[in-house]
Amino acid sequence: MKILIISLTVITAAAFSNVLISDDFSDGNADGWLELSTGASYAVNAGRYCFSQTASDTAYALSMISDLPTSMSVSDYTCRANVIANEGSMIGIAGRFNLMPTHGYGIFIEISDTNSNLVLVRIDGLGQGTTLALTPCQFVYGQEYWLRLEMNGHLIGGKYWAGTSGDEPYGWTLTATDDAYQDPGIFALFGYDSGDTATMDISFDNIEITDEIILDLQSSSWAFLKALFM
Ligand SMILES: [Ca+2]
Ligand SMILES: [Ca+2]
Repeated sequence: MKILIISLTVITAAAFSNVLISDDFSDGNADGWLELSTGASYAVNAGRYCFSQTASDTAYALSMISDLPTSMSVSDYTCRANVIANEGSMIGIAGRFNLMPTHGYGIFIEISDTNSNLVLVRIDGLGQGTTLALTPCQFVYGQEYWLRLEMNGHLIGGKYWAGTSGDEPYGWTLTATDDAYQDPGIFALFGYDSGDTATMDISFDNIEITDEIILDLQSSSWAFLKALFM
């Protein structure tokens, strides 16, 4: 009887989940995306959404989308993207994002030659943020990774994995609680590089945003416990 009840709960949860945004760029365009004019070039190549720029000091790009004309329809949602960086020092995704004034939440890979990090961040301004959680992560240029960012009330969670979308781990890589930004905002893809010659060459694919929230206090605490003991 207990098993039956659990199965019914799962089915019920699945039936009420809605795909809010989905884009695999297989139609060869990025219609519906709003690209921030930074000097970077945005293009869909071979079914991927590519951002590239070479500049003397700073290269960055950001493209935004929402299911309603100016914002997401709900505040609690989960966003997944496939990411590849060929060059650059940062690649990530953001949710509950606003451009004016700039704020929201993001998860990104902070790329370094020696040790790369996965960072869950509260975005507090253009180029300004507060690290909510951070962990070293494996990163190789040119390799595909997946990022997930989920916002459920004041719970913020991030996942990172390699392989296919089906290889997504059940547990969260990083979780945090934060009360600063509760408005739905929009979803964004972004990348960054700096240096004497800043070179960014990154791409995104298989974007999916749904309202199927699985982040709760229990999984959040579990991730915290695992982080302590594993
Ligand atoms: Ca398209
Ligand atoms: Ca694609």
